[in-house]
Amino acid sequence: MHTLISTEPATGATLWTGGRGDADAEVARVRSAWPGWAARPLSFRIETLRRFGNVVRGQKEAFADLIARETGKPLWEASTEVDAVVNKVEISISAYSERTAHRRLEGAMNTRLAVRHKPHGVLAVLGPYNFPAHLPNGHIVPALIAGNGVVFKPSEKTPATGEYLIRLLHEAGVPEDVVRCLHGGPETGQALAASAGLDGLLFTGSARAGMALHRQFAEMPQKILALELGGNNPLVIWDAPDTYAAALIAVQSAFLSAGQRCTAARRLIVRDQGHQEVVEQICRIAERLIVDHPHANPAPFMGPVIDNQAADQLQEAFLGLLTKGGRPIKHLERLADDKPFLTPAVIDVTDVRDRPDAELFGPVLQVIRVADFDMALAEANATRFGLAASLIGGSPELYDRFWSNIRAGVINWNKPTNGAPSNAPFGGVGLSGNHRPSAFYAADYCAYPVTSSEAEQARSSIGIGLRDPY
Ligand code: UN1
Repeated sequence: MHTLISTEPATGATLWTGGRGDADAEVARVRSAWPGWAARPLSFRIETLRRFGNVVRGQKEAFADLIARETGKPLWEASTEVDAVVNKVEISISAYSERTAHRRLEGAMNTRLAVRHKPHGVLAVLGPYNFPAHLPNGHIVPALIAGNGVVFKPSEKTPATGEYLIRLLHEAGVPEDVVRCLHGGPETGQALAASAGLDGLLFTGSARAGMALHRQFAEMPQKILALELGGNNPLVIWDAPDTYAAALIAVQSAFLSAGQRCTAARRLIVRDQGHQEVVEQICRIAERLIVDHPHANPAPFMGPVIDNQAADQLQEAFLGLLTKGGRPIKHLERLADDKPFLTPAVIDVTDVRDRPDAELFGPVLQVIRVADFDMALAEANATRFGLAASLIGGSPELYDRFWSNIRAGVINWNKPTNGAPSNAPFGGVGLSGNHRPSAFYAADYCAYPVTSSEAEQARSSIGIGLRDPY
């Protein structure tokens, strides 16, 4: 009997069925296989991963189609996700090579100092459903280049995409036992995290799940835990000369991927005086966004959220804001009772009592009005998260103040909060996690540096304090 079912959010059709995997068994398989992979020259592993990039490129259409069906994101967006998978391969190769370039330093007494890198061994990767290929790929590829073996558990909401990704790695020549796909829900994730044969875990997902993993790993300080979690990201619009352009950036920040991005803007911070114009523009643009099936023609801006449960929770959270004093500017509407299609929503939460510092993972933009820029900075930082933040408008001096004072890992000027480039470090502070799963930082969690002091002949520094030299 199949215990896992993946349904297409847009249609409710069954896309994939399968059984839960056995975490310990998969870890054991990878444990026996990874030393062989690590013993291959780096150039061999790089060549294999490069081939993987080409295999993905060759199957772009089928892969994008599957991602669109399984996540509900528009086909054009799924297609950009496949491009991101391909790009990440080259980025990871050059980043790893640069980061771990054999360094020679001058040691004492003519000793040569060398810094070399070793893989950890078996790493688990837990992936999210919003970028079910790109984000786990960002952990898996650097881990494999470094010589680790990987057990990948995709989100139980996107098992088909996860399985496909791993199949393409095998097709490219990564041995079957070096990278495995493990299916299952949170219990399977917990079992994987607890598996004795694991050397570390790389996670992208919610802060709640990240905290649970952190608790689990508290007893295992010898294992690495890399977390890329959510955000409660601020977008500040301040003295923007072009209101329409500013509104477009706000719409893109808040509603792209139906707001299901860790980098989506959740809070719009505006100057109280004269804020109406930009907020009205945002609503006018949001009104015109096409919300539809991922394959619909004309192409939609956004599809449904991931499932009915997520849509119910978002509607509840929106109602919660209303009962606490939020003023709806554009309502969160459900287009069909039995499907998770939601319309983009804008709500003024300036007067909300005990505003929750939570990640509303959907198309809801909360407006906060403030009197001056100091208050804007204070509001922007009034969160335990710290992933992405943008300032739209202002001057170079104002952006300098913004950049210096904001606590976030990704800070932008006149750019949306989302769409962070993969060739730069990406990640957050505070509840947003401790990892930078992109560019050269990705290598940091996949390989550890070893300092090696080398001398041609045995040498010791014991010269003082020896009683009888003999
Ligand atoms: C986003 O901007 O919404 O490669 C996600 C990465 C980043 C992800 C960005 N480019 O990890």
